Amino acid sequence: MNDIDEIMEKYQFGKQMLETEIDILIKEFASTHGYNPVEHVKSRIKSKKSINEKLVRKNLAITTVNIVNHLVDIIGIRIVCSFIPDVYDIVSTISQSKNIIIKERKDYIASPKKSGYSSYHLIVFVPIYLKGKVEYVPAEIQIRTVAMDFWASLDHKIQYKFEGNTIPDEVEEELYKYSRAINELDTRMMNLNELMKKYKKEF
Ligand code: 0O2
Repeated sequence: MNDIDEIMEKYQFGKQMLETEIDILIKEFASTHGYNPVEHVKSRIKSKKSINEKLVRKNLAITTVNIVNHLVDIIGIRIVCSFIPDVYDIVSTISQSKNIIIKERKDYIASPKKSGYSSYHLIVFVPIYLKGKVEYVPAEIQIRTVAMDFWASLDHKIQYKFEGNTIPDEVEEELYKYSRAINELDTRMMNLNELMKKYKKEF
């Protein structure tokens, strides 16, 4: 096995560890609160093509050392929730896990990106057990609402369509407007959900 295959195998183990831990945390949350805040979970290992493109974007040579030292999102896991408070509940649940070490938090919900992108990101380390030794591999966890996920997926498709070319201003402006509309919708849905809790109690 060459260097890169060995590294990718470690990321594969890390992804499995993280998937299992996240699955357990969500099930525990659901059984404690009688409510599952998660709509769906998706995970992936970054493709070799995307890894190379990201290194080039960061002005780094395509080497295994640079992959290990500079890329923290080879393992990616996305947790899509129903409402904004669910996102923070899941962040708090993950923060309490002894098997996930949080290195960095980026709250793009409180402070969306210039593009309009909203999501909560955690850069974490997960342990993998190899030949009697423990090693830690990095991963990126993105936690967002269904509405934020819808916007991000449309934005991603548009970026792919323009592939490295500048996205026209009018397209960017429209997208930004939609991100604000989605944020308003998320807030309204959250308020409606709070209202429903009051009615649930009365029945
Ligand atoms: P892919 O192919 O989705 O994995 P980094 O570039 O990761 O070293 P940065 O920019 O601080 O550092 O990371 P950030 O902002 O946390 O973004 C990392 C990931 O978030 C991206 O990974 C995207 O998945 C997602 N993301 C960030 N901004 C946007 C956006 O404007 N639109 C959409 N659709 N997704 C976004 P990659 O590797 O860029 O892409």
